[in-house]
Amino acid sequence: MFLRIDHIGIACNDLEEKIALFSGLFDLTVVAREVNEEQGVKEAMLHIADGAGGASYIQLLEPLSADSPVGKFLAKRGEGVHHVAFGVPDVAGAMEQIGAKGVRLLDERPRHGSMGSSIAFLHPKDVGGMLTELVQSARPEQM
Ligand code: CMX
Ligand code: CO
Repeated sequence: MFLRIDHIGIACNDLEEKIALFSGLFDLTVVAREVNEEQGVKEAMLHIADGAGGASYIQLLEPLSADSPVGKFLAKRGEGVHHVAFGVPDVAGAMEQIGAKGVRLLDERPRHGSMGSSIAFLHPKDVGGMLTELVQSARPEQM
């Protein structure tokens, strides 16, 4: 079902500060910056590696407002790992397959994600406490 880990999402209070930290510590390069109003975030993607199933990234996320998902998370838990995103060949198909197992889908249909991808979230309470994102990359995936 999964091609790879596409990215790990990290909740940050200050995006620029954490870009400097992660790129400095691990020698990573920022390959995309975006504001995603629908998700309530300002974000940066730091490229880690290209694998057989596609590339993987660290996604740094700063909330646009306190009542957004990342804003609420920061208030409750502070900075740190917010979600894990798996690359899938077909996000709508994966939602259907996983939803049929009783996992609550947080999106009725795929939404716009980083770098032109299509994404959907699964409820953390149904995935062992891990907020899970499904990502269909804009580029054709290798299988
Ligand atoms: N990881 C694990 N558990 C989480 C969580 C997270 N990131 N966020 C919330 N939870 C837990 C909370 O701790 C809480 O548990 P308790 O009831 O035991 O305290 C429960 O889920 C409900 O959380 P809440 O604080 O009441 O928040 P909401 O229910 O309003 O929202 C969630 C939680 C997951 C439904 C919401 O954050 C969401 O819809 N997320 C998906 C969208 C998103 O995160 N977008 C930003 C990233 C965009 C991107 O990656 O591109
Ligand atoms: Co993400």
